[in-house]
Amino acid sequence: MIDLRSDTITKPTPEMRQAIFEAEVGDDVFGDDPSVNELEESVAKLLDKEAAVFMPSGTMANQVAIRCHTEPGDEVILDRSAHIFYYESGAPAALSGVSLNLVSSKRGIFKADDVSDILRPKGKWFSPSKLICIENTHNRGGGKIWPLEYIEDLAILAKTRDLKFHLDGARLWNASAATGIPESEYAKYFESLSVCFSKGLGAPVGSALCGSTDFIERARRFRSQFGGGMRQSGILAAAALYALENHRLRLKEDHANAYKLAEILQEHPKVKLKALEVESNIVAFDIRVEAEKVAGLLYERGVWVIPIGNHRLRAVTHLHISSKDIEMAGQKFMQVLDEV
Ligand code: TLP
Repeated sequence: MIDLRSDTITKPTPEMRQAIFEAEVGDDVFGDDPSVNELEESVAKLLDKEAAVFMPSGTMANQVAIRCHTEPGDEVILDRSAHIFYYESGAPAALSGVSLNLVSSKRGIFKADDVSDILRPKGKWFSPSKLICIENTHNRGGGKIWPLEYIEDLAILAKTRDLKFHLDGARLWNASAATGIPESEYAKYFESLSVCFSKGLGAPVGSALCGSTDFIERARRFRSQFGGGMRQSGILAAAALYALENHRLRLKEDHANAYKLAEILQEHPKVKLKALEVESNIVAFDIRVEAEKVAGLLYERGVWVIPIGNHRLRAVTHLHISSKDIEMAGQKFMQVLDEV
């Protein structure tokens, strides 16, 4: 089966399993797991932030960030296809009691002016806006990468309007691999950012939330409150450390594979896609036929993709996908699309 559902489906490689096997561990709730401590220090250093805290998931990292930056009744501004809104089970309302002010975007990207347009004055009728969140790369935007100048403009707006700025950087590694802009260069605009080890980097579990020392101290409190304190989590941190050291630089291969798949697909008249729009490892595209039907037929022929709309499919490349797999998947796609 060529599994293109997500880059989250990877299994630890033998070398990663060896690193897990050899991990030194302790009780991280007491702060004495050496592998977790090493991971937190390494990630903070890589992103040039004062501190980081290991989290069980990207969702928890984002939600703890929101909880840290807001109080119930506050407002968070983000785009309507953002993971935090679209896929996190209503957590901002359930866990932080905030309301969301949704910006329209093009593939997840919006401008400072779009935020100025929806910001309301301070006043007793209004929910106080406290936080802007963006996502880089953007998942439902088909792996779209944020231009640095847009981020810079938003950061300036956030400062002048007294708003905090958070990055959902689940796939920030992909943005850096694609553009050559270091992760720390992106990170410097944000009070907080989440990064994931369990997406393109291929670790089985784990994310980190990064920011100032004070922010991370507060985040540790909410991680506990949300039930995210972990004990001998060094076995997970060891996998994440291995992934950071060994799988970050290979992400370009996933991008080349995604581009190659898009080059094949764009030739089909039932597909609306331009390969040039594929910037990282996610190929999201509209088709003129029912997505569910196409996904079902592809599955029968050994290619697994997921519908992300009635007429929209997503294919994600990762560690276990070779360029041969892409050729095969492309062929099967073309056959199925001819038939439906
Ligand atoms: N994304 C998953 C699904 O939830 C859709 C995927 O298959 O792409 N931020 C972004 C941008 C993400 O894409 C994801 C996971 C998360 C946060 C949440 O990470 P986890 O699954 O670790 O909670």
